[in-house]
Amino acid sequence: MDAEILELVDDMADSMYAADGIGLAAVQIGVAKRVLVIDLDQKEGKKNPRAFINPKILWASEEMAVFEEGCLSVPEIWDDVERPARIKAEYLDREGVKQTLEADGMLATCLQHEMDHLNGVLFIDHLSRLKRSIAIRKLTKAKKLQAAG
Ligand code: K1U
Ligand code: ZN
Repeated sequence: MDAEILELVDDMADSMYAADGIGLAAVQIGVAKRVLVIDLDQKEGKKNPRAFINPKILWASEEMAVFEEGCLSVPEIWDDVERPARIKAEYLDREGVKQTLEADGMLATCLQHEMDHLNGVLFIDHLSRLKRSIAIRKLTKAKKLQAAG
């Protein structure tokens, strides 16, 4: 693992905590690398960021699960998203060691959400056309209000 990736992982963890997020993909801070950080425990005041470098989904269950999702790149929009309930993934950890992981619950959802970012997909792309267009209208309105000061 080179120093540049380790610095990126640390910068991403700082950005995730500063934004009160539970995950972040490198592309969200303008870096086109296949790197994620996730920390689901921080709400309890502990910091334990996990790095996922070049993650890949090896298997996804047919069983689906619904969780409410938000996104730091789509502020103030939250909605239910249906995704595979369990996944098996492989990735490199921050030491550069290949790991495999079976995840369910919020970790499975968060990993899929972050991996979508690496492929240019946002959680609102999983919503119905109507819900997505309402979300885009809300975002456009919020941006206009922000620009007007
Ligand atoms: O990728 C991102 O935009 C981060 C996103 C991750 C995520 C959230 C919910 C479901 C799937 C993936 C967030 O962290 S949004 C913020 C958030 O979840 C949160 C913020 C404050 C308190 C509790 C949660
Ligand atoms: Zn997101």
